[in-house]
Amino acid sequence: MTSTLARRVPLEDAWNETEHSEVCCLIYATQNGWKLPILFEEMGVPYDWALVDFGKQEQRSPSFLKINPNGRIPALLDRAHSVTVAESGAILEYAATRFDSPLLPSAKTDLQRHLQVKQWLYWQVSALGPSMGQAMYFQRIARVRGHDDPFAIGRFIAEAERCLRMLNDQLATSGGPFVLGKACTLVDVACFAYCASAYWANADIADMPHLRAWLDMLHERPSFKTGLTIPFARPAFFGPPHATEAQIEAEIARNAGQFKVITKSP
Ligand SMILES: N[C@@H](CCC(=O)N[C@@H](CS)C(=O)NCC(=O)O)C(=O)O
Repeated sequence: MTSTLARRVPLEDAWNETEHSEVCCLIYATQNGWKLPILFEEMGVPYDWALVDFGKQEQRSPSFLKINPNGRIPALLDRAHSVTVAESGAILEYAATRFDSPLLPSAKTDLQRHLQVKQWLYWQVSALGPSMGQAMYFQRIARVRGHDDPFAIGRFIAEAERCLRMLNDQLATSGGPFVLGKACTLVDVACFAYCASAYWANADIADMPHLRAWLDMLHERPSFKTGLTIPFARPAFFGPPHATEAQIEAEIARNAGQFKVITKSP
């Protein structure tokens, strides 16, 4: 599905004003990167985006480190206000507030719901994201490069599955179809790509029917579907039937070479 809201700009031109949008997303095709296109597609707000190329280590370039000293995507530039923000949770909160989106209900009109969105959002960036990320790292990067660590793999898969089950139970309680009930919120935007990557993390969600129904629904939702293609699609993360065996094999080889392995002997 092609986006009518997204427009690519070169990274070096990310600060240049355009008629298309006042903001520019600095992203790569990962679970955290996709949150921004999904957000803007869901809000229906035009956005520029620039690729931070991991192959060239652009996330560690001096100009990017000025925006995010942590050397990680995503980041957002707001040209109209001359501000930058990194950390996906902070970006989602900022953009939803700036564009007055119901994805973050107002604290003035519904304080409990506002706080619930933030609670689950902070949980995504501090618990679901890191456990899924480490499960994927130890299996898809370290192991492929000859560093097999069954204890670490088992620990992070177990923690990822615990988090995924929390979401499954929350969906059962909320009655769905979204994590917090009838309306889509930032929580769905933040959690989707990580949960959709259960295959890549080898997390078993077979007995999590509410989570699987929510994933199927969002895979078909035009905004989420389109968001997952920007900067580019990596269907192998989501496994069959989203990807063929050949796509999965190619991604296994490509992905492992993409990250620097930074370790220190204890
Ligand atoms: N807590 C951060 C995590 C960001 C993050 O881990 N980004 C990864 C991609 S998903 C990254 O930029 N990795 C580049 C690297 O490790 O060099 C957030 O929520 O934005």
